Amino acid sequence: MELFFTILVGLVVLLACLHVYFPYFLHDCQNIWTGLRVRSQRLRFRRDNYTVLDCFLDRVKTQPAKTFIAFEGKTYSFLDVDRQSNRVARALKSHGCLSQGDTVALFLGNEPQFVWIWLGLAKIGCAAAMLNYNIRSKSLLQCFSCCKATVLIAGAELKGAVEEVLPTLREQNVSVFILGAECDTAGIETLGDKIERASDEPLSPDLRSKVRMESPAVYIYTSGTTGLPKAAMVPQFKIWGATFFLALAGVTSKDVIYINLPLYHSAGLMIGVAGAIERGITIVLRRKFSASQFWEDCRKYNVTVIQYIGEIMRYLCNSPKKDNDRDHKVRLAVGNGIRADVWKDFVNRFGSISIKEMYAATEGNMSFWNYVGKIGETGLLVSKITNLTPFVGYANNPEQTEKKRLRNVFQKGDLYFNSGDLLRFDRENFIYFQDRVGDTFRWKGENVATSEVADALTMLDFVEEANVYGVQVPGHEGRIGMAALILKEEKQLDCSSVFGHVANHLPAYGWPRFIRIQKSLQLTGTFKPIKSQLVREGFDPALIKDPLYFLDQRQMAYVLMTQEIYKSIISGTTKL
Ligand SMILES: *[C@@H]1O[C@H](CO)[C@@H](O)[C@H](O)[C@H]1NC(C)=O
Ligand SMILES: *[C@@H]1O[C@H](CO)[C@@H](O)[C@H](O)[C@H]1NC(C)=O
Ligand SMILES: CC(=O)N[C@H]1CO[C@H](CO)[C@@H](O)[C@@H]1O
Repeated sequence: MELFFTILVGLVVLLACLHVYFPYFLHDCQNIWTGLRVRSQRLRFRRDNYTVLDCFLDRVKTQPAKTFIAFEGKTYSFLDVDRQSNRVARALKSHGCLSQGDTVALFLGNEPQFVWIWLGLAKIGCAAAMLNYNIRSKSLLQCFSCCKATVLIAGAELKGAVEEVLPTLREQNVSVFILGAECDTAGIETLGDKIERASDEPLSPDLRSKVRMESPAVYIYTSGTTGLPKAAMVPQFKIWGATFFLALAGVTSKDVIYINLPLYHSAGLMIGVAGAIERGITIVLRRKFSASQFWEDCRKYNVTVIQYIGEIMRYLCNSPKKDNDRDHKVRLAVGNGIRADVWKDFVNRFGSISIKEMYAATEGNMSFWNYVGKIGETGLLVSKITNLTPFVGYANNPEQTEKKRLRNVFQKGDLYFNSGDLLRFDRENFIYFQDRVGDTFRWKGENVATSEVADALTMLDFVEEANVYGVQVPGHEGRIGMAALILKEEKQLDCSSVFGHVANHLPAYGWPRFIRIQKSLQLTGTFKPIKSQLVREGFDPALIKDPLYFLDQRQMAYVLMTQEIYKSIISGTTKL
């Protein structure tokens, strides 16, 4: 009896100590348990060569009538999506000259057919390269060719952008399809009508018999620390890695997920769509994020899980308060990049939603994840590359691949993956996402390569040099684009032609919204332009003596920066 009490008291003391000194002990145990389960499942899938497509087909068998995608008032069941993807596969098989192992580039916005075209391609053993639909001209060609795609499929509304690069694509013998039923441009074929006419009968698995876990499943573009966007090849087994985030976050088969992130990014596609397939849940898909529609959609479709990036959370917190802010069924938010202050605001305003912050780079080999939902508090993130956790590198770009490898970091001969992200660890070893280092800045959730913006600016005949960087704007996530220009001798800045040029060559999030004209470029010892001083000076006309311009979107031109414009930007009256 005495022994029993001693043990009991001992246990109580132990639990109390655990609670005081390791408050996340239970969460840790729970997460380690889920983690182990997921890990063994992942290993089994790898052993059995079980792809996301196989998982989808199993869902079609077990729950054909369940809604898989809800979009703009229409719903599509798992069976509907399966049949549509059969049609796509058949249409491409007979008109696209495709065989197993080929890559097809998809240039399309967020809509249900994005999902069934991807699945259709998987059914004939082809990889899909997910092009960012904001890119144009030179970037578009670069993204297209670096994944060695032989076919381009574009949304009907992107016909203009395709026509711009059509001559080059034709030279490279690329088959170009547009997802409409009609098109009178020579060299562009229609696909919409062919998909409609094709049979929706299942296809033989022989058509994808060569697909292995190491085979490319998708190419996702990352705008890394240097140069134009690069294609990160994502093999089949790596899709599973991202896909299990929802399982780890505690998403169950009864949940409904709201996806408004672009499907050409790994978060929307791999964590969102593929994750939903793995969980067998309904996706509420949106073309684009809209702060005013967000909670309306969540109410209308009984959304329980939302996917975010930091910017989205901030926009939601900045939107006007409403009485029904807490009237919704959302219980969980999964994403990354939320800042501690925004996290607090969000939970205070929209109710007890648990937030699971995770971190992973598309091309990287590691991931972290904040499963206790703690609001947390910098170093460069690197991760060890081993045979178990290989870094597969960028498609057809050995030079960029090598740049991402850091050698001799902690020990001679070791090899690490340089993510280019700054992270901060707090006292409890929680990790926070800071900002990207190197020659990129992040604006509206997109990474912008400064060299790409500089390349576009130096194409102008009056620009000698362009030094591009990102500056912070109070009340905004990330940094907005700014350029310091050196003009050619005796040349003037042509304010309206700069705008036209910028709008033609760059996606809106990459536009330099401020331009300052300098007499000469300051260079570092290795002849790189000095940016840190420029970044610190920002865009305050009171501090900057150089001529300073602001891109006024209503006037579609750069206008001279004034103290009034500055004030209205700082106060948020002028929207950026
Ligand atoms: C495109 O096809 C033509 C005719 O088949 C061929 O002569 C040419 O070399 C091809 N070009 C490329 C870049 O493959
Ligand atoms: C949402 O839930 C309510 C109540 O449970 C139900 O009546 C309604 O049909 C659901 N809406 C959708 C779109 O599933
Ligand atoms: C996503 C992924 O493969 N992450 C791996 C990267 O490497 C670490 C440690 O070596 C593994 O634990 C991760 O699973």
